[in-house]
Amino acid sequence: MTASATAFDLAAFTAASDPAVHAVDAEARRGLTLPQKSLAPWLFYDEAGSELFEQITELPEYYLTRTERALFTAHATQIFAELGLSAKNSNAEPTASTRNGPVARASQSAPYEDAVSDARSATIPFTRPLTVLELGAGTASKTGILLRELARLQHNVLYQPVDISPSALAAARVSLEGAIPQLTVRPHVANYVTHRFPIVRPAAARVLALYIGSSIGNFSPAEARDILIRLRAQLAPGDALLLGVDLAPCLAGANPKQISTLLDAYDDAAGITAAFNRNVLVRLNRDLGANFDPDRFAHRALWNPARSRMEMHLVSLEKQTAILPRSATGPALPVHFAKGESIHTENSYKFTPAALKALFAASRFTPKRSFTDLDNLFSVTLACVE
Ligand code: AVI
Repeated sequence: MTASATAFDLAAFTAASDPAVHAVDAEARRGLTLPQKSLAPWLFYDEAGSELFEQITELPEYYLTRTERALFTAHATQIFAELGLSAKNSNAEPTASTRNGPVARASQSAPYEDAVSDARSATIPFTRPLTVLELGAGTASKTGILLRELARLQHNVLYQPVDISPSALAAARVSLEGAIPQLTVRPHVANYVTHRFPIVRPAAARVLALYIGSSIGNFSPAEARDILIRLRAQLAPGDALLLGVDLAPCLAGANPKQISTLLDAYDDAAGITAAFNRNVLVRLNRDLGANFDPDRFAHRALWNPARSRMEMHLVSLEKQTAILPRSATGPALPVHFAKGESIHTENSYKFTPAALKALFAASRFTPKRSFTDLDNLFSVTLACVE
């Protein structure tokens, strides 16, 4: 038996016995046989890809994470005040060090008045305590800002992160419970897109659901709407949603967001995003025994104005063929590439005020207050369930 035949047989055996590898195989066969080849973005997040994404969040060009973090830092007090929780109606002990004043580059922004103005009069009941649910929490690195503030206002806080990665949830639990004594973390390992997840509701508690980090942007408008509709079906009047979205570039206004800002964020000078993109091919080689040469594909990030999204592609630098080995799903599959042909690996939708308003309306959330930085890069909206 040749070395390559051994590798193929082993991959076929592994795919048949491991549901996770089976899912990778099925997605590769689906996406790579389409006229526009594609691979679903969840394939990015193996161990190496998750580590690369953490690095992306620290890049100077990737403004999303630090801008949302600054919005939380500046407005955590106000967010909970909107929910009826403030130091004056709380009997928890205030701690001076956790109170944050507004930062210079974070404020409520005029364009988003539209999305929230209809709901100015909406009220959320004042006295019931909050439990915090988070979809796609990962390591919850920014969530601590909100939880720390809530722990000042309530004696005990129950935090329920939902994520597909058990290791990320374990890390979140250790770091958050270590840092916030009044906090109990109750993680739930689940794919929130495909599966229902339980929400624990301590007596009389309201739920604040966090869906932050622009995670919703990686889904099509129809998928995004369905995710929020399913979430809304699990919530009750008095509950709320905090949604973090990346904003579309704008052509007018005092401080318009530029397309070049987006292009730089998805094609950084250090090449970390390129490595993140190519890692999907490394994963197909490892999980399936495929033989892609990642160096023969270029990373390309482009702005698609018609769809209001950033796209990432892997562009074949030459005419070439890669092989997906025989598996439980099917026979060996040669994947031919013309020079310049691409695999579409990710969409990252960017929101206009109108799109955000439509999304909330379609999923029956009432936007109450939006917070946007002065550069109009990113927006966090508190919406309530009536
Ligand atoms: C996880 N998600 C919100 C990121 C984004 O910006 O769409 C993934 C990412 N892709 C390239 N850089 C970061």
